[in-house]
Formats: sequence, C-alpha cells, structure tokens
Amino acid sequence: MLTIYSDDHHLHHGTAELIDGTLKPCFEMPRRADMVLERVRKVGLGDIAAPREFGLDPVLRVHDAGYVAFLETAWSRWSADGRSHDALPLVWPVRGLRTDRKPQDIDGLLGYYSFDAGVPITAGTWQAIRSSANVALTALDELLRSQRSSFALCRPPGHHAAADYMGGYCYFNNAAIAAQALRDQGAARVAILDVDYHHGNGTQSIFYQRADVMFLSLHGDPLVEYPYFLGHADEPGAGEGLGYNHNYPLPHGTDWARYQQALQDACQRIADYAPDAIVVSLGVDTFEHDPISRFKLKNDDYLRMGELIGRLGKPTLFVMEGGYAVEDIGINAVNVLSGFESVAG
Ligand code: OKP
Ligand code: ZN
Repeated sequence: MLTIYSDDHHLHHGTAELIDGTLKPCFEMPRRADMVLERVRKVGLGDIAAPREFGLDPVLRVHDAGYVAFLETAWSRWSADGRSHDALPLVWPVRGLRTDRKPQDIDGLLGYYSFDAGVPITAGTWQAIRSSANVALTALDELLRSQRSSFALCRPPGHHAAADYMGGYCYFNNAAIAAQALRDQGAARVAILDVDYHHGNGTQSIFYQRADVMFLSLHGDPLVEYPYFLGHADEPGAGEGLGYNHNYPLPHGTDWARYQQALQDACQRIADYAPDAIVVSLGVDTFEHDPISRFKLKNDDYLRMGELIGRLGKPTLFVMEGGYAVEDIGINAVNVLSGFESVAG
C-alpha cells in the first residue's frame, strides 16, 4: 500500500493543552506521525511519496471561506501585538449568545471559529494543515489510480473540524475533504467509517443532511466521553440525509469482542449502501494503553479490524486521525493496513 507523507507536520507543534485541570504538554505531537512513518518503513508496507499541491479549492468545497481566511491569518493577527506563544481560544458563543456579529478582534475570532481549547495555533500551523489536506488529496488521487487502497499519513488530524469551526486538535477535516473530492471526481456514493476513539463530530455535521456520503462512527459514548455534545445513537441524519448517519456509542472498557460486533454491523451497513469508495478515519486511540482514552483494544485486534474493512472489497482510503500511545501508534495503525492488505490483496 502506498503511503503519502510530508515532514511539514513538524511545523505544527503546540506547547500545552488544558486537561484534568492542568496544562500538560500536547498529546497531539509531531512524534506521533514520525512513529507511524517509521513503522511503515520497518514492515515494508510499500512506497512512501510526498503530497502534491492542490490549492484551496478542494478545501473550500467543505470549509467556510471565512473560516479558511481566519486560519490563514490567525497567527499573524495573534502575534501582531507581540505575543509569541501559541494562540488559544478562550470564550465561546454558547446558548443565547450572539453568533450573528463576528468579532473583529483575533481573541474573539478564535472563540467564534472553535468549539474547544484543544487547538493551538502556532507560526507553522497554517502550512501544516494545508499540507495535511494535500496529503489526503494526493492519497485519494493515488487511490483512484490503483483502485485498491492508499494511506494518507495526515497530521494534524481532522475529524473534529466542521465546516466553520476547529476543535479537538483538528483544523481542516482531511477525511471530509477527500470524501468530497471523491464525489467531485465522479463517485456516486462514499462511505466514511470513523474508527477513532472519539466521535467524528466535524465529519458528521458536514454530511448530516446528505445521502451521497454516509457517515458511520464507533466511539466512546458522548455521555461520558469527549466531544460530549454529539455522537449519540439517535442521530440518524436529517432531510435527504435521513438514514445515512450511524453512530455506535460504546462504553468505557470496550474490548475487541464488543467492538467487533459494532464494527461488523457498520460494515454490513456499508455493504448495503454499496459505495464506490470508502474513507476510513483511522484513529488508533482505541488502544488499551492510550493515555487519554478508555477502550481496551490490543495490538493484534487492529489486524482483525483491517481484515473486516478489507472484506468489503471496496477502494479504500485510510486517513490518519488520533492515537496518543506514541510507542504503539505505528504498530496499531500499520496493523490495520496490513490486515486490510491480507484480505484485499
Ligand atoms: C482528537 B482525536 C480539550 C482537550 C480534550 C481532546 C481530545 C481530542 C481527540 N482541551 N481532549 O479524536 O483523537
Ligand atoms: Zn480520537
């Protein structure tokens, strides 16, 4: 399987995040992608190629133009009055507060265009998120060439980012951008299978009213897990999209026996939908030793996960999302890809 990767992700390196009431070093760190790349090389998964430049047009097919302009200018506006540490949001327009007036001040804009504080913006963030989207789009291009599979080793991740807000370490929704590009290049139906531990709230919201992109997500139950405010079982889609959104909230402590039941159900739904291609939001923070998550999957379970996805027999684009047990992230992510290849050829 071909991997698309760029060192540009190193340009995004947040300093700290607010967790458990204290500031800790960001769990979403450059070493994550370095470890996945190292594992791809070690097992000889296949060639590794650099992304090509796709410009902003495919990004703007998914994201709001004002949001994209905000991301492009956020660092220069933040640092204009001498601040050199990460830009972070602090105030949000919740119930009854106004969103019809856009703040003119960068500190207000950071809250306007985010849903949490897990999104540091640094001097290199814009270049890194552009590159991460280009990684997904290049991998998609290669998928269309091979008709089998490819791996977008994206960083930063994307599935929490909606059309016009960032959050949860995510800025551009790489998987959504790739799924939309698939539609724009002729695929009639695309399924997005999100196996990251956290609900892909951004991806769900982008496609919630659409029947041409089915979204399925297995994740920690939002009653007890981030992102808390989306991802319940009773979110079936709306309008034309009714019946094309499927959430599988699972309890803390979920192991492979329980997980694979939900995954098999999701795979059956995908088979029934008969998509032209599948985009997998590949987070491996379901791992038993993940430092911020509460599922119990083991290294070898990821081989089984890849096999189940491979048996669908569809052209499949894997897009890297989360996974914070850095010593195992490469093993787990590449196990999914190897399991896929073992059945999909
Ligand atoms: C991203 B992905 C808020 C921190 C809360 C965020 C978890 C984001 C996970 N300051 N934790 O889905 O792996
Ligand atoms: Zn996650």
